[in-house]
Amino acid sequence: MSAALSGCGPVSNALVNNGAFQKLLTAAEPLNHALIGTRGLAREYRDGDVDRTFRVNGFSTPSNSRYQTLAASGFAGYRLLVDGAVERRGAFDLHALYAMPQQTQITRHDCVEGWSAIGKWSGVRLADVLDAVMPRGDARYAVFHCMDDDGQGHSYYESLDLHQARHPQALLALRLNDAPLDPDHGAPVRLRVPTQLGYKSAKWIARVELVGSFANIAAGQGGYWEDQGYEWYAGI
Ligand SMILES: Nc1nc2c(c(=O)[nH]1)N[C@H]1C(S)=C(S)[C@@H](COP(=O)(O)O)O[C@H]1N2
Ligand SMILES: [Mo]
Repeated sequence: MSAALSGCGPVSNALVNNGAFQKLLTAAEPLNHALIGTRGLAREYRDGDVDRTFRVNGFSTPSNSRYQTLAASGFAGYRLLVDGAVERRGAFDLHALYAMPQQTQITRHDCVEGWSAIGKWSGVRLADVLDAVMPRGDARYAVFHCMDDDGQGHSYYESLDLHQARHPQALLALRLNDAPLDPDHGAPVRLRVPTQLGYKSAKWIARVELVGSFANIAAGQGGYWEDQGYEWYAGI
């Protein structure tokens, strides 16, 4: 089985191509915007609700030498680059990220394939990182560039508009269930957006690029799966 057919692959494509499901998404979209918007909070759970094993899904943990070298050093050489339409581009190592205020959330991850898992996530609010780099007036989206790919030359990426990115629960997660994020769950830094479907929660983030438009990135739909036909707005 090729990488492109694993994880959020064939099942979800079947859903995306399913007319009734499409109609449901289209019908639910304005409703979600109205009821939840970008300010509503995802439910937070208690310690006892946390699933002991959090399923691993999506593309394989990057096997390229860049990622493997970083992992071998405990990500000592890792820098989260934050650039593009910003006043002060940033390069945050893990010490810098851990030195910022840490938020913990116990929230449920909902994959479009139909499974969910509750995890305890800790890390830095994306809003705090944005404040540090000061987005310019022309910045509208944060694009998350990841270190994995589908084996056919297409890297995983995702995007949020800056309202979604400043949502109080939008987290750059460094830890899962009281331990440093493991490689399979997106080490060293992944996104957690509990108000949106799982494919928005990009793993293995190398760079956050602030842009006015994502039309010129990859196939122009704002994310790897969006380029295959998924909805860009994945609110739940
Ligand atoms: N970089 C990257 N991020 C990704 C994916 C991926 O394939 N690559 N898959 C997405 C999907 S569809 C899901 S459901 C979750 C799975 O996260 P988990 O492995 O921690 O369960 O990661 C999301 N983020
Ligand atoms: Mo998913």
